[in-house]
Amino acid sequence: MPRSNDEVAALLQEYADLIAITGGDAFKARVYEKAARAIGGHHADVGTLDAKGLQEIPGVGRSIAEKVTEYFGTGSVAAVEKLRARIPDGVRRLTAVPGLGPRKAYTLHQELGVSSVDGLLDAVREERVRDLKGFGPRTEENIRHGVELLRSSGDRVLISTALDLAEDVVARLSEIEGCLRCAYAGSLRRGRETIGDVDVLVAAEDSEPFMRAFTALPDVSEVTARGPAKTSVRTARGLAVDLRVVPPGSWGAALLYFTGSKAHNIRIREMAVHRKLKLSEYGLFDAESGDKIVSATEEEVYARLGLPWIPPPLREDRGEIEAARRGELPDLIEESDLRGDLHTHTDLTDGLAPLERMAAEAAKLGHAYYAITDHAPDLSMQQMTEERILAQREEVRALDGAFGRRGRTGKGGGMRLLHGVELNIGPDGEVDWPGEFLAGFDLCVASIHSHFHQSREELTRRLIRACENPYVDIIGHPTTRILGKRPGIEFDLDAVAAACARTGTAMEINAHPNRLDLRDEDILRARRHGVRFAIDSDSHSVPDLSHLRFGVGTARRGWLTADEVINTWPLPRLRRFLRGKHRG
Ligand code: DGT
Ligand code: CA
Ligand code: CA
Ligand code: ZN
Repeated sequence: MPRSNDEVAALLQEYADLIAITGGDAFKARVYEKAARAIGGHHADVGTLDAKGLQEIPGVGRSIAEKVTEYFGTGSVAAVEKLRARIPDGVRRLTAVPGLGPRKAYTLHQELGVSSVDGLLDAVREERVRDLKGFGPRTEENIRHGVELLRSSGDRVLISTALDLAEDVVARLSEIEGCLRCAYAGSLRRGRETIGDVDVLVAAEDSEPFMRAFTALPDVSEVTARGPAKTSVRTARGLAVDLRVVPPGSWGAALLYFTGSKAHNIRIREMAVHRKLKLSEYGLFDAESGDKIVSATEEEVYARLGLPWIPPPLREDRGEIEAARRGELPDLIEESDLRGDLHTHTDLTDGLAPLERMAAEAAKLGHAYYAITDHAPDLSMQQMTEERILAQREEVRALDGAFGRRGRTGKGGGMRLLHGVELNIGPDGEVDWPGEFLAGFDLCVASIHSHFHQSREELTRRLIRACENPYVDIIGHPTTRILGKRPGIEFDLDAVAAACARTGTAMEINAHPNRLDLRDEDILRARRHGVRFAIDSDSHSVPDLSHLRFGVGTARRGWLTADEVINTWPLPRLRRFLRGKHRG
């Protein structure tokens, strides 16, 4: 758990890899690998142990204990350095390619001079790999595939992917007897848009049953560290999960520590020091006596530091500690505050489900209102026409109020349907249809779908012109970024936010997990201008409807309260906002 344990574990693992790559004793390599895992999962800081203490760790013999002592004494280990000198670090990284073992990595290095994943890909493209002894075209193809896999899983994953896995792990561990608390912490609990690894925490007296169940989960493809305090695994989808089991009296301190962020933790620890306390992943202690102070909940720990409980999405050292001290933490929006969804599609354009199905499913989520906003004609592959969208309006009006809590009891009782459109903001800020036609919609979203590479000035002017259009109510996915695929467009966010506030145009927080656009830090900036926001699913299918939670998570990271989000408002207030701009 302590950092020095991780360092030593990494060093021993590297040594094991280097032994294997250089064709050394396979048994010896395995011994070092086991020791690396044991130390990575050891509960006490190995930096504080003497040779005898080290040898009490399972799998650590005299020779390994000596290397650990050498490391802490001199900062390096001679035996490791000797092998490092023979093998470039990139060669070791080749073994991370699925299907490529240490022997093959060594051959690639010796025969072809390959010393990086990029170099390997070049050799594959030039078909130089297939001619090596023991390789062949089939192996070459497997390596190409392995590199692709490595590239796609080596990165951070979307929050939706991580959450699926984490909820499953938490549910399974919660069922184990002796589980007093179980939760995910880390960046996932803070609601970041992408997740490096999942951190799961359990409070229990005995950790063993949890570690055993954890390593036996069906998703687990590799156990990378195993010990009584911490166990780490990699899942088939490439995402790593850490499990820590802590005593019940440390739950609050541990949850706080492993929720992070690191920057928040550093500030909190400073405050503890001022109060003669010591806060670590092991708990809260009296700095002088070393006595452990029971910290069963996060609330208790914050209270000891003179602070109210701080919601995880705010824990980024972006002013939350100062706000907490002043008693001015925002009353953050919650998913249950949303009353509707204002940007959705049907199979009339690029959605997958018909209007009736989308509305029926949306009503099951408890929405009071729901807007259908299919694409306007300038996105030409969607083949929209005035006739087709007017025909859709008839259908919308006919189904209005037909779904929802009170069932198909006719108008008034059920979810209200709004008929809208998603306009395209053209290169000069113009939109698809003239004002007289737009006046017939209940609301208009307008978004950029092309010409992403204009200059910053052009893009800023383009967005401001769209805001100034009296019929545009919401700027959809304002930066157009797609996580991991397309960077956002560059414009002056302050100028556009000011224009939105001035013209009564909302800025969207697009909740699709691969967009999350606006981002948290954009929201923090934009809200200073007094802008209103809309959290929309931009659904193209039924499962997309539930993505709103990710938009709410991002809004919380942007410090938003419910009142700043127009789709938390009752319908009459929402209609006044929409009318206020142009339909009055
Ligand atoms: P990630 O996994 O990259 O999405 O981000 P996190 O925040 O989940 O980071 P991770 O998994 O490395 O560590 C989980 C938490 O543990 C982190 O948010 C704060 C705490 N933590 C980790 N390393 C340190 C450290 O060196 N100092 C302090 N104060 N806290 C740390
Ligand atoms: Ca993490
Ligand atoms: Ca972690
Ligand atoms: Zn859309």
